[in-house]
Amino acid sequence: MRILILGFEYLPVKVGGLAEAITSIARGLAELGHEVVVFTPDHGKNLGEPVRKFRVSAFGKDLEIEARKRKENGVTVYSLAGGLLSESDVYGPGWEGLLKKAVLFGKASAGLLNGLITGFKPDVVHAHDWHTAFALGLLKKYFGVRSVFTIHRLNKAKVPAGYFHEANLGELAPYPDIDPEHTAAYIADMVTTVSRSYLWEEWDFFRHFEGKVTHVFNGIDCSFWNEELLENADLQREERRKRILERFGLSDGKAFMFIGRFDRAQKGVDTLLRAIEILSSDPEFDGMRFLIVGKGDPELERWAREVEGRFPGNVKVITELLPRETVRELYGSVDFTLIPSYFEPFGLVQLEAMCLGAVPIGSAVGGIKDTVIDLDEDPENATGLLVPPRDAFALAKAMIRAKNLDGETLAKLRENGKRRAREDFTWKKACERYVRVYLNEVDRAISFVR
Ligand code: NHF
Repeated sequence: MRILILGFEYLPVKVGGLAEAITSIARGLAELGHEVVVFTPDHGKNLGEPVRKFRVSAFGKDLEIEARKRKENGVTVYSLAGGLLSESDVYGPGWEGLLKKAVLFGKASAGLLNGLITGFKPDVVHAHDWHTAFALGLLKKYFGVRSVFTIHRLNKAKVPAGYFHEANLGELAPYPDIDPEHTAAYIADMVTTVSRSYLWEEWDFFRHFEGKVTHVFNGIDCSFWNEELLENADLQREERRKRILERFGLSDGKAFMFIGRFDRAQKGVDTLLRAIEILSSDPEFDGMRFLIVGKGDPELERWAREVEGRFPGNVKVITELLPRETVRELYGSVDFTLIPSYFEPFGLVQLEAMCLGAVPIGSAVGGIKDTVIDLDEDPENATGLLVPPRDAFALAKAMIRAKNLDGETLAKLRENGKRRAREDFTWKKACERYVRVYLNEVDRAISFVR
């Protein structure tokens, strides 16, 4: 098939998990033998060679768009530059700037496909997240291509109708404030999201598309998240842990790691900080070490620093951006990875951790719930521990339980986790299911039963 992928993030441009997901899907589809082309904003990166120039008019101005092309891992990537498309803030500047960028991306995508169409007429357009809603609308309108819209994370924001008029999509904006996710899902032939549980959790939204909505799990690239590639692959895990803790100024102990954005909406670092405060009065606390990696909300950073300051022997906060290789060393050395998210459409952290034997302790939500098998639920096949979200006491309790797990159980959790990540959540599987979605051959009508 000829597949055109639209997305705001494509590696090396990365803000969150979206980049990994879109890039892996494109590469995976190419590996399956499909012709894959990606349109993405250039975001000021100047990637690839300039191949085309054309003009679009938007917001009262006539603007030159430059399409740059590169081929990597079997995928042809066009990055669109010019005006706000060259703005380095991927999701900005500001909300208005982002909306304008999204409209411009739509117009530029239509312009580019118009130029390419004689050589590349896509069988399907696969658009990712709401920023591509205008592009999807225009490609559908002008080229009548079959389309799939994937939601990686619902944004639930409204867009003033004027932006749709500006994009020449006034027919999609009969009301003052338009939900672009709803609109894109409405016009798409199929709608997908990235885990089964997220689909249920957000059924209030997805039910409007019953009959054409389904889930396609993301995957994990275990060739990179691989123990054999660790710096100290030949050492015992305990020895690696000792060394990594030492590197961060801590003595040895059971090591728990959080890695992620410090925000108040999703990742739950606040739940973790509270859990540490709760644990601090427990005798078990002495033997526990916490590596908290990430940054974001300054208030949360301050709180994390304050917790670190109060318990310098137990807590290390790392706000610098760590190279992927260092993150791999961390996963390969700590005992447990914490994923206390409030919600998680899929979540890559728990799977990266599982690939490297850092047993996940996560919230029982979305993709975490679908990928981590809880010790109490299925002791034979378990890969980690699940706790209710936003419950610092439950998290603290689970950490104490994890700390005291016997060696045999721990080894089993690790082995099960590695196997599950490697075998059940491959990008190949994800891409094979996407192809069935493209061909309209997937289970479309999801009955609302578990
Ligand atoms: O893994 C890629 C990612 C998900 O849960 C993650 C999220 C955004 O919030 O699908 O998209």
